[in-house]
Amino acid sequence: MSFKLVAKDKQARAGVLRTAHGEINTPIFMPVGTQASVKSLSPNDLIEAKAQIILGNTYHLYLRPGDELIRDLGGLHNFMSWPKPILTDSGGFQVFSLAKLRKLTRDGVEFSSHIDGSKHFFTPEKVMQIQKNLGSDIMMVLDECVPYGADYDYTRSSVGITTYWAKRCREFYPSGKQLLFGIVQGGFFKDLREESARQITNIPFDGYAIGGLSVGEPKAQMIEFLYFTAPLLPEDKPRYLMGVGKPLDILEGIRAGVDMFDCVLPTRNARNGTLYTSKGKINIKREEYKRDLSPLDPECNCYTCRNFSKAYLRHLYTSRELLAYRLNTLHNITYFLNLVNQARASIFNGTFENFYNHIKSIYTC
Ligand code: PRF
Ligand code: ZN
Repeated sequence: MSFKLVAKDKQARAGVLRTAHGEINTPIFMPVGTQASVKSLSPNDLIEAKAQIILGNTYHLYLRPGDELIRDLGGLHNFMSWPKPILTDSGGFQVFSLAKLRKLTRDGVEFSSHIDGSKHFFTPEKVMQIQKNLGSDIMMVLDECVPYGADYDYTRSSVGITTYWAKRCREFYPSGKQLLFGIVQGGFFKDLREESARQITNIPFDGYAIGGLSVGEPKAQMIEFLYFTAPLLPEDKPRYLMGVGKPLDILEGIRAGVDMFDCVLPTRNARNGTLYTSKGKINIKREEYKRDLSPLDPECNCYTCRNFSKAYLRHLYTSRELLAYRLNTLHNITYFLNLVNQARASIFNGTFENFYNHIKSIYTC
């Protein structure tokens, strides 16, 4: 068994997930390192921020520099000198969000590269081979993330394709050192979510993800489908809410019984000066910080908060100094990792609901 639940507080769970590159304490947030790099951070920075696992993207690494090259150079961990676990997304989502001229059939999906327009074809077997070449610890099946607003008939046939692809992925890689997670889709139709969850959980995966949420729907609908879908997944396997989210969304996910999260928000926002603190979100470029010698967040013990003032961070940002990206990203990643660590501690204490309400009072959205 690669996953062990070690504590529960109502639906919220604390667990340990064992992978080929070490154990992960859940709930966990996974910083996004799309192109074999968490933008602006070195692996040392990530370790300093206490990252346990990062995410890479099949779609990007296949297009550039190529998964066979990475395999020949010793695999993704060696290539980027990151010794801890890596999860790779399958490309299912990126093909639909980035690539042009997509053509989807039961066989797979044809697309043109967003880099040079070249044509490619992803099948379930192809994305499994790519992820084998990369050597990630956790691989994801090929799925279709149904766009927001898709009608019932489209979504129903898409669920069928996603299940068919999931079976082909499992058959291509029946077991081995790398873990493989299935993905539940079903858009915003409860019977289709239920059907997708039933079909996907019938296939023996090492974990199960909730896909197709946070794709442009109103927040209330996201929350409704999150709480509807999470209990449909097996209790004894890790659950992953893909591409979510804001601090409060992550806590909603943990409250619904989800164990793993990833999102570009802390890294992307760091680069546009939006920083998360124990008092809420701030924008570092504001005039009011010009002479502010206090740290960004007195409750944060990251390298940035231990050593620099808001006045200095504002200066770096407004003068477009490259160090701004690194210091801001280091802080935001530390904030998200502290958030899930505090959630984990509160699950052990039986005080998760208090912690959830506390974060809710700071982050209204
Ligand atoms: N599928 C995959 N990756 C994803 C998603 C999905 O539905 C989402 C949706 N929020 C983010 N990343 N494969
Ligand atoms: Zn900090």
